[in-house]
Amino acid sequence: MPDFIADLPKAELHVHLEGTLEPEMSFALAQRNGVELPYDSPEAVIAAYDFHDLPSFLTIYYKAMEVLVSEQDFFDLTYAYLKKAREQNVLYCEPFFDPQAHTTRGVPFATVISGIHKAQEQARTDLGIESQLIMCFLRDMSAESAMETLQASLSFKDWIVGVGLDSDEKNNPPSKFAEVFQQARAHGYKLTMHCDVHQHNTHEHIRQVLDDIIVDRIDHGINTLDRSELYSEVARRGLGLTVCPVSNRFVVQNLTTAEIRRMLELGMRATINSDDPAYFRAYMNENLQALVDDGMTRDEIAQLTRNAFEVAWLPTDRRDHYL
Ligand code: ES4
Ligand code: ZN
Repeated sequence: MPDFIADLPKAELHVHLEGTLEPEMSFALAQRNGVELPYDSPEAVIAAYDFHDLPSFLTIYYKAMEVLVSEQDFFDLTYAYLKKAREQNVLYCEPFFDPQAHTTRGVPFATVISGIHKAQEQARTDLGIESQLIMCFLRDMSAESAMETLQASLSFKDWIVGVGLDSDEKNNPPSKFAEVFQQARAHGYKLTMHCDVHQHNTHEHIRQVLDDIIVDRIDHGINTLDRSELYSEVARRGLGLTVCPVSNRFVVQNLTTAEIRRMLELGMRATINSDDPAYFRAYMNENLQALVDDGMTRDEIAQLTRNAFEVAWLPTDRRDHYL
């Protein structure tokens, strides 16, 4: 790993906290909560990872998170991620969480967010890493369920900077959640949505996030590059795109180095992120290293890193502090 990657002060804007659940922690939490795991060892868990598209990943991801039950579990999960990120010189991050993946299993919203929030506070004081939480709705659940989740979040509004949309994109367009996102904005939340790579109807989904939802950022967004009316609008608005190269290599067998370079050439504010680092076995530095191994220059890496601070949902004075 070249020193310049490790030494760069970084921001991460696309990381699912549930996707930071390392197999070692899975075993520890399973034991603590009396949950049976169908594996003998953390190594066996990793050996069973077989992702080749979004659904095959999501099945394993949702099953694994059943070990997360108590507030302490969510604290431990979050603190471990923040510690790891800080060790990689990530100074600021905006992690996602998926409340419905827990409330549907009977874990109260308050339990989930309290554990996460306490870890954020402790990491801020003890480790010097700043973070703001983004709540994602599961797009393969109903709009009513998302609306209930939005309502549940309002008691914790000060702990959440924005809302996102993740999970299986097929037949779950942004328009399904138009009302939920409109209300979320009215409550002061920033808006982002996943437009995963090469999904069914991806160009229409991107059009909807731009014209109908009017997002403040796009997660992934690689397919904006296919249509000039999409990429020119993203560039014109200065919208951030949170690209996840190693995740892309798993899900669509393409690290997307050329696409990321093209975004920079077009003046789009692309950023590099880990998505689900425990599953894809790559945190921020490993994502940047993969790009360098694939020919990305030091200047490009520096620009991508700077973009992340620029499109972060920080007040201007905090942003200037990092830039
Ligand atoms: C995700 Cl890679 C990806 N795509 C959509 N939703 C997700 N949740 C966690 N990882
Ligand atoms: Zn994601």
